[in-house]
Amino acid sequence: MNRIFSGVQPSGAMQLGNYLGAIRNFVRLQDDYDCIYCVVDLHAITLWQDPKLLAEQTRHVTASYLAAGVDPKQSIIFNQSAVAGHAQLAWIFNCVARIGWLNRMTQFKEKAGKHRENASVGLYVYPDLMAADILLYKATHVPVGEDQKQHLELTRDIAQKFNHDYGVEYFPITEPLIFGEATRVMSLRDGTKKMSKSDPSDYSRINLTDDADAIALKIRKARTDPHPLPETIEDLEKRPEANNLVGIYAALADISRPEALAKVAGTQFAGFKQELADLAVEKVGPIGAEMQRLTADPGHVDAILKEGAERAAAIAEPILKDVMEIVGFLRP
Ligand code: AQP
Repeated sequence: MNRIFSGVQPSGAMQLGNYLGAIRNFVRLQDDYDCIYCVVDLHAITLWQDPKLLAEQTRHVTASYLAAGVDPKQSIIFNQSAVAGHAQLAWIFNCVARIGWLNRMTQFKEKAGKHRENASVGLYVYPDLMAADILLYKATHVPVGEDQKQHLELTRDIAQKFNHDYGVEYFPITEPLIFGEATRVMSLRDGTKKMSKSDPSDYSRINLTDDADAIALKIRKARTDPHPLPETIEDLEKRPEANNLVGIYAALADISRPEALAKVAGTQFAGFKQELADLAVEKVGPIGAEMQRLTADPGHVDAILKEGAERAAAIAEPILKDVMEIVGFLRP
């Protein structure tokens, strides 16, 4: 069976984009693939994380996987730092990837901002670690949101260069799985910016643990333009905020964007926002409640992570051993 690897950083509160762009798809792929779902804590510290909060955030992300429907018996759920092979393979990939490749990564440019000289080296080589995460398990497919597409292309380049430089056909050329109507959910405050855990404004996103009032308030306050909703997809695409809300509606209702637009075309935002808020509360509310229940019992979540790490390590070990041999490391 083909293998899937994907992950989410424990870098803040899980938001609707993480759910619609990634973890909802994790759940849908479980029957057709061997799935490994990681909480990528090594990635999270590329931007400083308060050590007092990191463990809690790791459990929070784990709880979101479970609450969304990832089955820990069927799929592997673990945290990245518990399997040392991620960091080991990442070092080898640091020596395979080229500086010119990393210089093209838009996420580094966005996250480092104007103070690039001050960004951590980890943030710069983040895509090499991501390639290691995936290839440590020889994963063939990676479900992600649109924002991670460039990093996956780099993973393919690294696999190809490794295979070429060492004269082997060892690593698979991984395929991204980007699907659904919400592959790039945008900020509720700015339709041109991605919804993100680390956005300083809480009003920019819907957190999975927001209660019904908070969800309704954030949708009501979401930035929009003064015109009624358009009649055609072409006109919708010219209006980023409207397009984002219709996309969220479509994804939550599990219908296509044209179908969603057909329901609301020509109406005013006030009525549409109310309908969207009701739908979001209906779909996100139970996930948030389940997350609260799960995080109230950290022992249960930790036991799932521990067992997952053991299962992940058992897959990674022989692969890492092969790689060490291919590279020529002496293993006395
Ligand atoms: N806005 C989004 N729309 C669709 N998918 C999204 N993802 C993130 N934001 C959106 C997908 O969620 C998965 C996990 O992402 P991550 O935590 O590894 O890093 P990220 O992409 O940088 O997500 P955030 O929420 O923006 O985190 P911070 O603020 O810490 O950087 C990925 O599959 C991603 O595509």
